[in-house]
Amino acid sequence: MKLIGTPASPYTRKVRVVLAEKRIDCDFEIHQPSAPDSRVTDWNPLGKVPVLVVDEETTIFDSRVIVEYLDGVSPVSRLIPEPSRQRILVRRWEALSDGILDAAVGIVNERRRPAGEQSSDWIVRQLGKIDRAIVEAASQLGDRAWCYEEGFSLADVALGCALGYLEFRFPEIPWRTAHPNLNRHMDKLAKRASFEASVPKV
Ligand SMILES: N[C@@H](CCC(=O)N[C@@H](CS)C(=O)NCC(=O)O)C(=O)O
Repeated sequence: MKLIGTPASPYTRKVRVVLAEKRIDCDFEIHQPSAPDSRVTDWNPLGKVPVLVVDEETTIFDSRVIVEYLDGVSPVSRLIPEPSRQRILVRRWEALSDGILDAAVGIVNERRRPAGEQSSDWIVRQLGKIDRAIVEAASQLGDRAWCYEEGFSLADVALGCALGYLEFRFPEIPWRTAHPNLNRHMDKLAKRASFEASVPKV
């Protein structure tokens, strides 16, 4: 089994953290989706990473589907609860966190376009999504030790990857000072071996 992705991709990081937490062996192959000769479309017609190549016939995408697959592959360290309501609440955290990423990755891509083609209005709208989602995450976390109930789950993985990406690409967004509970939570997550081994880099 191999994971196709990039060291900067936060969605790829989510999968890498899940693989490490669940102690699943998997090769990591770096492929840039934007490279002119990119092979990513060999595995995913959408041309996006991450992709999990399970065998010659089976590739899995996107990150949400991959993490669900991996959680079912091994009983070690279950990250998504079984019962429907609990599962939905964990996945809501993932949707919120991935929503931060969709806006943030979109802004990074927009800023790479020629200056005259960028839309500042669109960027401002995306920044608004990020701001509101951070406020929601801080409010939902409150003073609890974990995002969902009493233990580490996919909710923490997803939030940690979203906040880690903001730190990487948007150091000017002051979420750590504005929300001390997110600051504390991120510091705790960053100490886990799974997060340490996947810190985003260019
Ligand atoms: N919803 C997807 C998002 C994946 C995504 O947008 N990945 C980016 C890299 S961070 C990508 O491959 N972009 C290339 C493209 O959109 O063409 C997931 O969760 O896997």
